[in-house]
Amino acid sequence: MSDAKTVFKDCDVDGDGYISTVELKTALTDLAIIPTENLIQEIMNHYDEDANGKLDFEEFEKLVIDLKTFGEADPEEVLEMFNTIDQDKSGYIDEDELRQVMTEHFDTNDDKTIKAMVKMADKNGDGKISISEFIAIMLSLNK
Ligand SMILES: [Ca+2]
Ligand SMILES: [Ca+2]
Ligand SMILES: [Ca+2]
Repeated sequence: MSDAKTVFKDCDVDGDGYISTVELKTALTDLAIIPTENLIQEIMNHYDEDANGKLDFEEFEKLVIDLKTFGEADPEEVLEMFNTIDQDKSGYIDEDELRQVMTEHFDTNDDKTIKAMVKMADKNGDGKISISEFIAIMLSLNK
């Protein structure tokens, strides 16, 4: 598999050092992902950390690494859900954000349950759920 730097170079058609949304569309097509407007929007919401409307190498690298962990999960569905839950746009789902979802959609705000859920999902032990950890939950729920 080619590394992120090679992919970045290939995708940065105009060579300005950034991946624009137009270049992103081509990149996703190359990765066999259908680049819907909504997906592009959700990707930018999640990965464009400095919100300048384009992806620099570091931001793009995260996307490429995450995309490899998607497996059978639908990137559009996953990102849309993740971004909805990640209300402060930190790129992670923390306990408070999870509590809010559980309260709204599952009618529980039991502290023990929420702590247990984070603990189960949180593989690297930083106390919050990253997108790849989130995908793992979704895939296990779909089984
Ligand atoms: Ca570019
Ligand atoms: Ca950016
Ligand atoms: Ca967050």
